[in-house]
Parts: sequence; C-alpha cells; structure tokens
Amino acid sequence: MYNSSYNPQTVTVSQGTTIIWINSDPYDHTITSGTPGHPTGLFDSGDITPHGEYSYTFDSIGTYDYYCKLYLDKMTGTVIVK
Ligand SMILES: [Cu+2]
Repeated sequence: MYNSSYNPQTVTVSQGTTIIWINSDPYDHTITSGTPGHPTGLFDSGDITPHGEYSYTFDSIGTYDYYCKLYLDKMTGTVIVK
C-alpha cells in the first residue's frame, strides 16, 4: 500500500498462495474482502498501521475483490487465484 493505492492493484497467484500486504503510507489502511460498502466477510485486516502488514492465504480458486474501509479512499484491489 502506497499513495493510497494497492500496488499492484491486481495480482494473479496459484491456489494456496499467501499474500502479504505492507503499509508504506504514513496512515492506516485495511484489507477488506468485497467492494466499497459491501464487505463479503471473507477477510478483514482491521486497521493496518504505518509499516504494519497483513497476510491471507488464498486456498480456493476464484476472483477476490478487496478494498480499504477507511476514509472511503477508493482503494480497491483484486486477487485472482488459479
Ligand atoms: Cu486506505
């Protein structure tokens, strides 16, 4: 996370991959499954503080949208699991 965006915004990984997000911004972000205002409840990091990180293992094939709950800052990302 940097400049209020997820970099890269979309990633494709193999089933069983663990992704680690690191907050390189000087303010908090979250990794929340779903789309802005519509969490799916699959995963939610809670507030990730500056320099903090969060990891999640994607065990099932599919396309997973996620977003940041804070400030409605329009941060969105997608993990494609094949
Ligand atoms: Cu954010």
